[in-house]
Amino acid sequence: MADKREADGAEAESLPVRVKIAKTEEDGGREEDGPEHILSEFQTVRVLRDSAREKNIFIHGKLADEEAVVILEKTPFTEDSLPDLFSGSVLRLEMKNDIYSTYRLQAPLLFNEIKTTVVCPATEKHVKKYQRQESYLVEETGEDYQSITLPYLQQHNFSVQWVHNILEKKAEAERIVYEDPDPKVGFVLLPDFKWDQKQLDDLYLIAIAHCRDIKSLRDLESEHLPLLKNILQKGKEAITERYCIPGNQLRVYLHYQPSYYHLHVHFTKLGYEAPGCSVERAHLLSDVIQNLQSDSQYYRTRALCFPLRAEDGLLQRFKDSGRL
Ligand code: DD3
Repeated sequence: MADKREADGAEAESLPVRVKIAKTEEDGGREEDGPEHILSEFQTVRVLRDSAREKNIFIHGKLADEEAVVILEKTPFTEDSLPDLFSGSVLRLEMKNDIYSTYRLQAPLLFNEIKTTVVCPATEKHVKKYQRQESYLVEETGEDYQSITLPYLQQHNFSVQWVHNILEKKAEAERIVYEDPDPKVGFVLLPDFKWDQKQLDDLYLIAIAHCRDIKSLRDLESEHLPLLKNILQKGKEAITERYCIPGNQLRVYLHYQPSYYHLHVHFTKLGYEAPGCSVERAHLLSDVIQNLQSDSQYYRTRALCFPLRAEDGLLQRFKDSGRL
């Protein structure tokens, strides 16, 4: 990764914009296309959430008559960009007082990039997902899962098309960091969307199992131990090899409930408080492995706690069943 960043940085950041565009059109324009203007016609419906501290904003709007969610986020500084930033910027004085002065710094064009995620067409669920809302803790027994959660998932049949695209190399193929192609214990490891890969502090990768019949933690049994152990061991090794981060600086875990029902494992850097890494949602993979070693039916039978947001349809199901 350090190598990759150096290569990208040396090339892309010092080249004039025009050259960069010409270069990316050459390689088929797949992942990094030439300039697009799709947001020039974006019509804001409503700001769903914003955070001055996180420097992001989640917007519900319309793109050519389709519902869309756009996420804008300012990205962290990186040390290697400082020389270009200092040499190429213009300072405008805001105020000066004694030894203190503040400025507005106008950086070279390439430093003004904003990480942008577009979901289009977005479903009602996407819009709700990013609304600021209260969460409530639910305790789901094994029976609750069978009678409430599983029927809810089956009715809504949430799409994991994007996951299949990754496994079939129809999308993000060049982002894959490691793959074990085995159909039973294999997986694909790649950077999560949330990580812009410009700095290691907020490292975030996901391992997606090749096997398609495990929806979540609830489906895991001891027969899946070879798969889980393989993901833990080879996933850590691949990240150490690529990013020089030792295995004991990685937080390796599953979400319950997950945001998509195809088995996947999160790898984040220990010091980084990644969204969803706290106790009410994260299950350390090494704990999961040990629990399954003690009891093959552990995750089928235990009550599992997790937070649901006020607008989540599943929360209403728990209420309707008198479980809240
Ligand atoms: C998602 C959870 C899902 C909005 C957003 C993200 N990593 C992904 C598609 C491709 C990806 C991810 C759903 C969706 Cl912003 C709605 O995440 C993805 N590719 N987390 C990667 N690499």
